[in-house]
Amino acid sequence: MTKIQETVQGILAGNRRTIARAMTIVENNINGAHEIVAQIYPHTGRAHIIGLTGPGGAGKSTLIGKIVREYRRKGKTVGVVAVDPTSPFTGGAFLGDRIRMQELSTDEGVFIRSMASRNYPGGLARTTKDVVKILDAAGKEIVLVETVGAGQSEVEVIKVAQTIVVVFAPGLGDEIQAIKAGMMEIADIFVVNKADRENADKTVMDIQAILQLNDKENMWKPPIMKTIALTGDGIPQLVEKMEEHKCFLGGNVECKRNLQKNVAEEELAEAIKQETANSIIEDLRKEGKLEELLERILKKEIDPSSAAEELLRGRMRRH
Ligand SMILES: Nc1nc2c(ncn2[C@@H]2O[C@H](COP(=O)(O)OP(=O)(O)OP(=O)(O)O)[C@@H](O)[C@H]2O)c(=O)[nH]1
Ligand SMILES: [Mg+2]
Repeated sequence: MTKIQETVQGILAGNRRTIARAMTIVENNINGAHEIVAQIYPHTGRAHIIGLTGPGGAGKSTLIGKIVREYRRKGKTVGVVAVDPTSPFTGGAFLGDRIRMQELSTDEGVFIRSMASRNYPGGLARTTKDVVKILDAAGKEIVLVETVGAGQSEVEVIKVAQTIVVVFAPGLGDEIQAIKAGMMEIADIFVVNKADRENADKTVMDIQAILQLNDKENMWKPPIMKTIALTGDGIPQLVEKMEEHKCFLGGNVECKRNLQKNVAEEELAEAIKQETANSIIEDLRKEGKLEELLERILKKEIDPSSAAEELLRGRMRRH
């Protein structure tokens, strides 16, 4: 096997070290870059590529951290590419706090790549595309690409994505600049992050006003989502919209139906949990056994999980 074949095999097998090495080769456009990309090409096209862009400090990296966790919760594998990050991904700033960062970087289902600011011999947009292809071929189901700013080159870079999310935050006032740079036209989803701040609704209305001016007979109407990346508020809804957009792109009615079914199933499961818990606690109270059980837990005679298990077993026997 040649070295290139070995590298390609490693990528397809999802080997982290090989993936990292291949990315370096592609970034520097050194010997073998072209062959690697050519050979993995037949194995690409499965990932949902999502671009996040917007003014510096809007909260893109923090948001990405939360989005990654939401996809992981759904059992999906994720790749992240940060292009020209102004705040380094390896620092504590990314993902809000260090613990979360560590949690993600030791997760085999997540691969994070930061592309340092420098000249890319093959062109920044091209290089980003190839790095994304490596993650796609490696089997990552979701690939998130972050770029900062609103210049023409950022627009080019973010076009590698199938779903483009433009992130704003109240008070940054960079919307106008973004519109000029053509960011508004390419947005599939708008996010007003930092919704914990006052003025968030004003930012939403500003975007709405611009969207109305720009209302082409588009089939997809870009929604405006409010999030608080720090706490994770609004993230499940945002991820739902991203998946909806993917269904829209595929033009698949069944896809959307399944998506709705998944949401309904999660809601049902949540409701069942709530109802069951309430009814069991209520029964215990009526039977006068609640106090006693709580006492035993407080005295550490039994732990809550074992107590719950015991209760459920007892209930099943009765039914
Ligand atoms: N109040 C508030 N602060 C937030 C929220 N999300 C992020 N931040 C803070 O905003 C700052 C910038 O967040 P980042 O995630 O680094 O923003 P970014 O858009 O990736 O920034 P660049 O990569 O430099 O363009 C950090 O101090 C975050 O903690 C939020 O929902 N509410
Ligand atoms: Mg960032």
